[in-house]
Amino acid sequence: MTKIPPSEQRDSLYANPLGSVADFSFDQTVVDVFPDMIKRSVPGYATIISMIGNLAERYAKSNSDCYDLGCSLGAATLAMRHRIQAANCRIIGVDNSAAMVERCRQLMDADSGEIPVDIICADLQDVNLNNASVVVLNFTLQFIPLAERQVILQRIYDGLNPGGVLILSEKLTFDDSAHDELMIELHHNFKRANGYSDLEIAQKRQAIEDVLIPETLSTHRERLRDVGFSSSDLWFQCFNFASMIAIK
Ligand code: GEK
Repeated sequence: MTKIPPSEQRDSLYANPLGSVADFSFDQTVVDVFPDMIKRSVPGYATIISMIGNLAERYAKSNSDCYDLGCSLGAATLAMRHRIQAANCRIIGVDNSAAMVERCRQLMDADSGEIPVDIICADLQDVNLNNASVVVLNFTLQFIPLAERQVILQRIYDGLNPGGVLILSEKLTFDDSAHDELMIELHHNFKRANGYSDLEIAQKRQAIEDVLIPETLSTHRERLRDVGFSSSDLWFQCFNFASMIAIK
């Protein structure tokens, strides 16, 4: 039997009925299926990753650092690593899941890109950014407690050089409850079309409910303005998944 390499396995974590569904956490079982899970769960994920490379190529400046905060297995890090042309850049990936960081380091070592990459195991709240031209928060802020989001964004703003960019991707919620329900339904249809059963969708929803707290686009834009970003806007949206850029 062919052994499936780690991180290429199919996500079936919620396929069987669970007596009680525990809160979702980024442990080894999630790491092993993560690429499949995120591709089948987040509409537009592959496009967003590819365009992060495009944006990094545009905004990365020579002798500066690029950050991938909540880097998981480093998909955005690799997209940047293979697109940035500016000289003497470094990419710093940060994640607080030890299992993610261990596997991410292996993937970075196996990759042939020449830009130096440091993968750090740390909580975003403890990370000090400096001399940054590009900062990526690709579906990470949604896992940070609401009360801590502003402080983290302020630190990102302060650590960016003028003209630097923050790429912020998030699951959204909507003020209009009918529209919100429609987006959730369309997202669930997307998951069903990608092979998830109703049971998997329901159990995952329960596991993630208290862990992933989505906000509205206007809440995100107000917070970005409050911490100092002179401009922010949407560059991608598919149903309740969106990505913004904010320029310092
Ligand atoms: C990608 N960006 O593939 N500090 C550091 N990391 C954290 C924290 C925290 N406080 N909270 C959560 N994480 C990736 C996808 S996944 C999104 C990002 C998803 C980390 C967590 O361990 C996980 O690896 C990541 O944020 C969120 O482009 O699974 O929906």
